[in-house]
Amino acid sequence: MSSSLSTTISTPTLKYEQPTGLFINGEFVKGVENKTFETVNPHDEKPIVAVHEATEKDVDIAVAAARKAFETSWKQTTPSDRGRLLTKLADLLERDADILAAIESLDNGKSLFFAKVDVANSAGCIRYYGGWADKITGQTIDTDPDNLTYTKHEAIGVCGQIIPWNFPLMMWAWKVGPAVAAGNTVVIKTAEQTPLSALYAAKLVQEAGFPPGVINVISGFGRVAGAAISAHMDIDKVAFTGSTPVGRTVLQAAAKSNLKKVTLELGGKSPNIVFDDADIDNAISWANFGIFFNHGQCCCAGSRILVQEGIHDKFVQRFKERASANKVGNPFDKDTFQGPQVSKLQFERIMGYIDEGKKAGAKVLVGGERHGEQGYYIQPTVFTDVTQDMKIVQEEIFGPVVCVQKFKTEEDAIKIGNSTTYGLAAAVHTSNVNTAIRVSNELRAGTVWVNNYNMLHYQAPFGGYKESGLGRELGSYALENYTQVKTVRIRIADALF
Ligand code: TXE
Repeated sequence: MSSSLSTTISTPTLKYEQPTGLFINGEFVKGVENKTFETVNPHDEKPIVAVHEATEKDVDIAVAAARKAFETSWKQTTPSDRGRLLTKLADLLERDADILAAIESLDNGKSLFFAKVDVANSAGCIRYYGGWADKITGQTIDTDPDNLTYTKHEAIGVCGQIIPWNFPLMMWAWKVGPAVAAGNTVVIKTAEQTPLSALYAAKLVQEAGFPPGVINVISGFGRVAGAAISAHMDIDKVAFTGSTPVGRTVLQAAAKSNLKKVTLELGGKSPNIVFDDADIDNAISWANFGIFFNHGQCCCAGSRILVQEGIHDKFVQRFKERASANKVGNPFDKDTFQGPQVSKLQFERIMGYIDEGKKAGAKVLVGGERHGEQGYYIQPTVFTDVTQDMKIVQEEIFGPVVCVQKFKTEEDAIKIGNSTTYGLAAAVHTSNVNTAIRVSNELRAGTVWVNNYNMLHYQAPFGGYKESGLGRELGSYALENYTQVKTVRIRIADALF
């Protein structure tokens, strides 16, 4: 079946009905300007389907719907009913997990195995925040006998949310879950490269029975719909995940418009530090997963591996074998570990960095070329013999490209680890608990993993130091981004003056 607002799509594993409209005020609609754009399958470089594009006028309509819901239906919904709706949504995400995973593999290129993990984590995240909805409380503060003082944690209002393409459904869940649990309404813009899973999830929002206007999902481009969200006078808060330069733009637009509250989750160049006393098999596995998971398209990717001199040569030799053995191929093939990069633009950016590294004199230990002839595939690439000033060491590549560097002492590891403008994540591999704790304390990063990598959990906060961002997502900390504190002081004694 095909209409202008939905199309039947066949994936290698199943057929399903894909909504293609903008989801505004509880319904799928066309954009005011009736524009569409195509989303492309990164495996074969062919268009999958055209979706409706939101322009500024659609953002205005979605914000008006979100405002109305915030002031009426959603305000009157009890916290436990908000929790129940989120739990129902989590159930539906789980019910349709196979469809959602197939959409992610098709639209983003991630392997079906990891797409299933993403869907499970997305449902888990929504369920987790459903649990929080009726547990958001303030304090009573004993100031003196003449006053009753208490605080309320109130919803902020209409939240604009702008998400990237690397974890399309999970980023949707990270943003929608805490916002809605705390009583806000949202207008969320997906990345232009990967609009499909969030539109499918919007259909589940409808089925779960959320009042119209509470969750609005729009597809569109950053410079148009994204910019309209950042500068909107009736959006109270904006949450952004994406590149550091665009994060700055969002912050500027918020400052120039209505000083909406801003949280930013930006890039990284995270160090993965391996000490001489580490379990080398374990460290190699996590170093491999740290960079090549999701094809290197993780803001927290362990893109700089720092290895202590005593095991450096052995590590490099074994890491070469491990990286070369990663299976690159069609995301729908069994055993595929690494699929294509998300888009032609990202493919070209990454190949540009690889060329840059070669020209700067770094040694290619593994990979360094395109994989195959069709699709945005890149060989897992490992550089050695790098220097600190090289672009491939300083800048986020966001692809399957890693630099291995040698260090001597713990102090060196900390110094090199902290020597970029980013501070999102880091890891320490050692069998000495004192080293683990000392080094974790010194690393300027929002998350430090010890003897593992990339193991995020929706119950634990995530976010960046330095230019990696502002604020924390996930866990109870995320609720702080979506509530504001009101102090009420009631005089319970006679008049003072
Ligand atoms: O990001 P953009 P791109 C990094 C990574 C990658 C680079 C570029 O290094 O190579 O960014 O990726 C919306 N106003 N990360 O170009 O442009 C856009 O539509 C408002 C790290 O895809 O930042 C999309 O929804 N919004 C990262 C979102 O911003 C704008 C994840 C991200 O796009 C906008 C992705 C504007 N002017 C990329 N311009 C992470 N932290 O996980 C774009 N957007």
